[in-house]
Amino acid sequence: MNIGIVCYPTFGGSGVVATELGNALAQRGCKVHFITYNQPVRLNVLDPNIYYHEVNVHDYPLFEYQPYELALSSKMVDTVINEKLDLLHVHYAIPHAYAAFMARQILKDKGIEIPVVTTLHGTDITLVGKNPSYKPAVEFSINHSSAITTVSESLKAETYQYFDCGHREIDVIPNFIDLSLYEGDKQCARATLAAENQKIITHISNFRPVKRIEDVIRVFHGIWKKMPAKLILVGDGPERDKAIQQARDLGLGRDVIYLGKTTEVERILCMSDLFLLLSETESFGLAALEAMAAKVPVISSNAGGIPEVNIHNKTGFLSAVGDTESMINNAVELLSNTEKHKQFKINARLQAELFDIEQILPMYVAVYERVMAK
Ligand code: GMT
Repeated sequence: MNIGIVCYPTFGGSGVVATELGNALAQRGCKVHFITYNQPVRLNVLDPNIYYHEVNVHDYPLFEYQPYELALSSKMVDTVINEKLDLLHVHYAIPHAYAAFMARQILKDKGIEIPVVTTLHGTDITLVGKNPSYKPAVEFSINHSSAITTVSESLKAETYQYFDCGHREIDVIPNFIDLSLYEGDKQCARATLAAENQKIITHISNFRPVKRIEDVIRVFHGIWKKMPAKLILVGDGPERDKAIQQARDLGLGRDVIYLGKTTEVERILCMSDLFLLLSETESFGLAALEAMAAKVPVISSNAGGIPEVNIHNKTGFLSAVGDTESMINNAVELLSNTEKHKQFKINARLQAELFDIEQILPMYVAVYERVMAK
């Protein structure tokens, strides 16, 4: 198969899923062409079967907003023709599904039929997509994709709730994990991050308001008052400075470490005792799955698709969004009970194994085969 993948090349979950899906397909013999404005962070660009096509937006002073969708559609047309692609798989509806629709129309004019698979990831539906500024275009491009997939049952339900697309079948294909990354010697040198008696609590995200970073600091503060602990913050985004200031104001000092954007996620997780994901909305929670693959129990909110990943009282605990008291109590209880914590670590890993890439990849391949056969 010769597949074009369109995604955001950043640290966001949809870009990570798209890149790792492409890497995995290439390892299994497909030719995978990434069409993005930058090289995706997790792309193994030197690997066989991986190709990168950069979208260049031509800057012109007349425009207050440069027309990225036009450049993207044109690059898709160009790549489909020159590389003889069999299919386009776009991740995150805005604006990728819309640009793909246009590319498809242009190609049709040239006598080329190409199926488009759209994977919805979360905020493209639950937050940004349903905004009146975008909704008609998002609804239209979802309805005109050859196949639609969502990363959780919850996101599928929300797609039907917010958009008029009830006549369309949606395939739920959960996010996946490459378990081999979480095996073997990761040099879990806890001493580099914390004192021997300190519990290590981790939060990884893009620090957007939906992640409720204020709650992350508040919950950590509650734990820290009860036991020696350190909070490791990984990622970057608009709420970062506020979070660092909040930690200072609470007197947490050096017990909150900010590591920024890093590709050493597996090493950090392998030192962690607990992971926090307290989001307002979350279609799946890939970061929680990565933590669980590294045997780290999760304290989370019960937003969106998180309950499909983190199982209450088994792999961690879930509380209502914003209920920081309950989150603190659950965290303290788990960290104070060595036997329970040990069992939750085992449970977390077993749960993560259900999302093994080997199980999930064939689900995407089946969708590709289905749309190509039409
Ligand atoms: O908001 C983010 O965390 C980034 C966003 C994205 O699309 O880049 O993540 C969404 O997609 C991830 C991969 O499918 C999911 O695991 C996240 O739950 C989802 N985020 C939200 O729904 C807030």
